[in-house]
Order: sequence, then C-alpha cells, then structure tokens
Amino acid sequence: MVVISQNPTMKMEKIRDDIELPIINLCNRSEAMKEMVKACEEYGFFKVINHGVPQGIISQVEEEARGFFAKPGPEKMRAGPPYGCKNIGLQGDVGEVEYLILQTNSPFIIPTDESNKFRSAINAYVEAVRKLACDILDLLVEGVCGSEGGSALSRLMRDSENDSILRLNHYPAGEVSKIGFGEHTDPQIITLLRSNGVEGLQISVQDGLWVPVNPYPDSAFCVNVGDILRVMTNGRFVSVKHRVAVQAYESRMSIAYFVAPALHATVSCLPGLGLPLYRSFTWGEYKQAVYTGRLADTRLNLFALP
Ligand code: GA4
Repeated sequence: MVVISQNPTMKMEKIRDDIELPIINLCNRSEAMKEMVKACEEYGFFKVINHGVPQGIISQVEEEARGFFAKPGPEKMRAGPPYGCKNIGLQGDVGEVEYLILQTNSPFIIPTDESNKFRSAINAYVEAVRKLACDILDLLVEGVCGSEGGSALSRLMRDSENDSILRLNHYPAGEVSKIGFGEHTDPQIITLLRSNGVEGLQISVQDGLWVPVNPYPDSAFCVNVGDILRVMTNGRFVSVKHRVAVQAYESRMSIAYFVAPALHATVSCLPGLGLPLYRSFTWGEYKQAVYTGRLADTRLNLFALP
C-alpha cells in the first residue's frame, strides 16, 4: 500500500509499507548466492540469517553500547573524537543521533571504558562480522562472475590496511517528524547492520518513495550494497539511498560495519561485466570526495565515464 506521509519535515512523501526485504538463509549456500545477487540488483538491500556470528558476541557489544550511550553527556564527550553528537561529517549535516565511529585497522581506546570491557566486546564483534562480510562477498562475486571471480572482493578486506569502520548509533526516542540520519548511500563496499529491534531505517526504492525496513527477525543482519560494490559490478548492483527516522516510542540503537578497501587500493569494474560505466580510482580518492561533499550527494556521478 502507498500512503502519503503527514510528516512535516519529511515533507509530503510517499511511504510504501508492502515491500519486504528478502530474508536469506546462509545455510543453503547455492540458494543464498542466487537470492543475494537478485536482492542486490533489485533493492541493494537484504537480510541474512544463520550468519554464524555468535549471539553472545552480539549481545555483549549491544549491552556495552547501551551502557555507553546511557552515560551523561559530558562523560561521553570525554570519549573525544570517536564520539559525536548530531553533527554528521564535515560539511554541516546534522541529525538526531549520537554515535561512536571506530577505525577497525588500528587499535582504539574509549576513555570512559576503564575496564576495557567495551573494547574487548567490539574487537570480538569486528572479528566475527569481518568473517561474515568475507563470506558474503565471496558468494556475491561467484554469483556475478562465476567461480573465476575467486576472492576478488574479500581479498580487499583481508589487506591489514583495509579502511573498514564500525559505527555505533543511538537515536533517542523523540518527535517522529525528525530525521535521525539523513538520506545517503554508503560509500564503501558493503555494510552489515544490526539494530535493537526498533524500526526507523527506510530505503528509497525510487525517487520520493520510501520503504520502511522492518527490524525482524531479531537475529538477522541487514546487508546493503555500497557505492564501491556498485562500481565493481559495473552498476549491476545498486547502492540505494536510505535514512533513519526518529521513533516516538523507543530509542533505536544500531551497529554498522562498513567494509572498505585500503586507501591505496584501486577500485574498478570486475572482469567480464561489459564496458565500464565508471573510471578506475583509489578508495582514498573516493573517500576524499565523500568527505568534501554533503551527506545526500550522489558522489558516483563524479567518477562516471561519458
Ligand atoms: C555515511 C555512511 C557512514 O555512516 C559514514 C558516514 C560519514 C560520517 O558520518 O562521517 C559521512 C557519510 C557516511 C557520507 C558523506 C559524508 C561522510 C558523513 C558525510 C556527510 C561513516 C561514511 O563512511 O559515509
């Protein structure tokens, strides 16, 4: 069904609540491969279950993150640069969100975490989601290029200098008219997202038409295609704009693992996928464009070939 939103800051937008993202069972690998490729072409988003990330590891990091965000503001500010509140990026974008952004290729400290429990929970989580990301990337490459594709994508993140990041977000409950995180595509290869069962994520299936992503099943990871994977599949997979709306009834918490290559890695289309739509570039070059632009920009246009 298509409903017109009454929401003043989200303007008069259409919300479609009859589209469900596919829930893909990773136990059945050949089925999963086909379903994932189809979902990446159609929505740029899917959910995975039986993903192999132990529930204990997920619960631990979620509990620590809840504890961190429940601390008083000044104490969180002490966490310094990894902690941010409302300001998104460097060009004046804002949202009703507080967050921790952690670079996963170098050791980090969270000054409020005297016992190091949070850090250990994060490290265990990153190790587990990294494996899952490699697994998904290998299946996707095989689905698109056949077995000759090998580990073309997962190899990028096996590089110890890969630029993957972990972002923990907290969207306090509030006025539903407010945007927690404005519309954007993820710049990286793929994103693996967990949420605390509170809705808010919406994806843009076509201009001005938003689909709310239901946060169930609870055990699932929501996976989405980033701009780099779009380039590498020569536009066959779509990196789709998404955003997060504030919920009135409960705070939303999410943990996103953004899979990125090393800064020096060259990004270009995988072999056998036709005439390239984009020129080759390094991830460092793309990241630079990402941080000099605004959140909602369609940065890939800058790299499109005539
Ligand atoms: C969107 C995806 C990730 O959250 C993120 C964001 C980054 C940031 O918050 O620092 C950016 C945004 C994201 C894309 C455009 C730029 C950079 C904010 C912003 C305005 C961590 C990322 O990699 O790109």
